[in-house]
Amino acid sequence: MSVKFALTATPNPVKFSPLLYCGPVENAFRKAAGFGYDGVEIHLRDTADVSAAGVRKLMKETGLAVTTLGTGIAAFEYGINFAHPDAAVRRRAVDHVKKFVDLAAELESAVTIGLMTGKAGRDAARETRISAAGECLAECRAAAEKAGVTLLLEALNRYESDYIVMQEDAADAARKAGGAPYRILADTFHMNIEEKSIAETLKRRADVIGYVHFADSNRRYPGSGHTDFAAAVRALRETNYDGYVSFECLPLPDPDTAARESIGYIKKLLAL
Ligand code: LER
Ligand code: MN
Repeated sequence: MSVKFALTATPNPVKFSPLLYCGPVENAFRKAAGFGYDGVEIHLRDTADVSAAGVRKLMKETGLAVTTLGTGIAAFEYGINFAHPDAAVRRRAVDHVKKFVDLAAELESAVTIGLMTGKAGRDAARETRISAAGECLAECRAAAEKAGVTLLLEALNRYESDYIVMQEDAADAARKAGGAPYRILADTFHMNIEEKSIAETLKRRADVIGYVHFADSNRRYPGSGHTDFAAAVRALRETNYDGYVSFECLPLPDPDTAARESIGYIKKLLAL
C-alpha cells in the first residue's frame, strides 16, 4: 500500500476554516515539501485567484502534486450551488465548476464537489431540487470526462448538506450522474457524525472512494480528538488504498504544528 499525503491550502482570505494554510500558495508548497508531503490540495473561490503557470512552477520546483481543487469557498462566497431553486444560479454554479475542471486539467488535479451540491430543503420541492442537482452533476461529469479530470463527490454532515450526507448517498449520486470519472471523497469528520463505523464504511465503499480527508472529531489534526485513526488506517491498508489522505483540519494551535503532527501521527499508525 502506498498512501500519499496532502495538506490543505487556500490563497483566499477565509476566517475560521479547516484549511491548514491560508495565504500565498507558495508558502503551502514550501511547508508541504518541508514536512514530507506528496501534494497540496487547493481551495479556491475563483480559478483566477491563482496563476496556473505559477502553480505549475511550484509543482516542478518542489516535486509536489496538486491533488484536488476544492469548490466549497466558491459555493459559500458566491451563493451558488446545484440545488438552488433558481435555474440561473444553478447555471452559474455549473459554469463555475467547469472553470475548475479546466484548471484541474492544466494542473493534473481532481476537482472536489461538496458544498457546491447545496441543500435541497424539506418542503414539497425537495425532489425537484435533488433532480435538478443531479442534472448539474451529470453536466459536470461530461466536462470532466472530456478534460480527463476526476471529480470527487463529497458527503457532508447534516449541518452542511441535507441530501448527500452518508457515503452511500455520495456513491448513489455519483452513479446516477453517470459514474466515473466520479469518485467519492470520504471525510472522517463528516463520517464521525453520520456513519455507524468509519473503518467499516471505508472498507465497504473502497470500490468508489478516490480520496480521503482526515480530521479528528473536533476537526483538529488527527490525534487531537476521539476518532479511531488506527482503525481507519487499518481499513485503508486492508483495501490497498493507494490514493491521497489529505488533512483538512483547523490550523490549530498553529498551521505548522497541525501540518507536522498530522502526517507524523498517521505515518506512525501506518508503520504499525
Ligand atoms: C469540504 O471538504 C468539507 O469537508 C466541508 O465541511 C467544508 O467545510
Ligand atoms: Mn472534507
